[in-house]
Amino acid sequence: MLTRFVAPSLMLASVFLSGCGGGGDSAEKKLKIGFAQVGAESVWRTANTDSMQREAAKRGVDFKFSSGEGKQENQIRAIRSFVAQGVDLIILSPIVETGWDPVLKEAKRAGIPVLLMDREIETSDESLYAAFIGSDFVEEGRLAARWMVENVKGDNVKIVELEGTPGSAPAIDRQTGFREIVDKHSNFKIIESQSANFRRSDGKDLMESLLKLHSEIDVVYAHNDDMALGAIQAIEAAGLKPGKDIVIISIDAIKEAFEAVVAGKINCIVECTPLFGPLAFDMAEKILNGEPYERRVVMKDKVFDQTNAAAAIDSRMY
Ligand code: GYE
Repeated sequence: MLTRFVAPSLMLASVFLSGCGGGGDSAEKKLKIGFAQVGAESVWRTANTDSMQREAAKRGVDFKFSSGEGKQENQIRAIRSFVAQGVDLIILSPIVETGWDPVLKEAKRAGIPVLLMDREIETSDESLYAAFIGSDFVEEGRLAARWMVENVKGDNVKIVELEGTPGSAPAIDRQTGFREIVDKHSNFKIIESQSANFRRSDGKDLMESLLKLHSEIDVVYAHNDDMALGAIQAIEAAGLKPGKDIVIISIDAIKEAFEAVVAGKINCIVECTPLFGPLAFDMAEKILNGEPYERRVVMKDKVFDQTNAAAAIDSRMY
């Protein structure tokens, strides 16, 4: 569906006239964009930050970057500071799904459109953001589970699930999609489901304790590659072979995970692109210029395993 962002009329005037102040050359006015990022918890995240910073520099955007360090209150503070600085637009990658309405209302009152990137929010007022770009995390969970039910045989397959950040859209949705398929196959059972916060070291620690707790684990389903790579370290330290003794399935498809697939240590990775820079700034410009744009842009994610990973590895960009 095509849509247009309509700012309150006074504010709209201020957005387009503010360039006449300093140098007097309004055509050359730099766009001022604030980006409230989640943090730096994973390789996916740093690739995303990098993609945004590169594109901002390429376009000469006055780019204000803030890392939330994994805390929603830091992101809320960053949004308030972007509003105070009078940015033209705010890009938000929300750590968790809920609790955004009050601060997004402040941005709306100031006439500053918000572009959600990567993760969606739960809100009763869809007008609090202009657009969303990202992946369908429920579908990613389904893709992971479909690969598993097609490729893993057994009467009583025991799965441990390493979840992402509690309350985050990808943790919630990747669980939902995965369970939707698992629930239809009685020979698959999720015996543990715990968060390792999308972090490699947490993935290693959690897997270490799960291996002590359970004498039999057939599958690790990790909500991201970093946690899977951490789990692999724990599995190897326990004298087991990841990819053989325990099937490993994860999401993101970072280059290191491709290498692990080629080495036979990860069995399946579901792609989730972090490379939003060009698209995000294209959308931002359209929103600010009052041009029509798609309100919800969803990426198409692919599945890689031993059959296709080697052929694709050299072209991977993150
Ligand atoms: O999968 C994970 C990161 O929101 C899609 O966040 C993103 C997730 C990604 O920390 O690695």
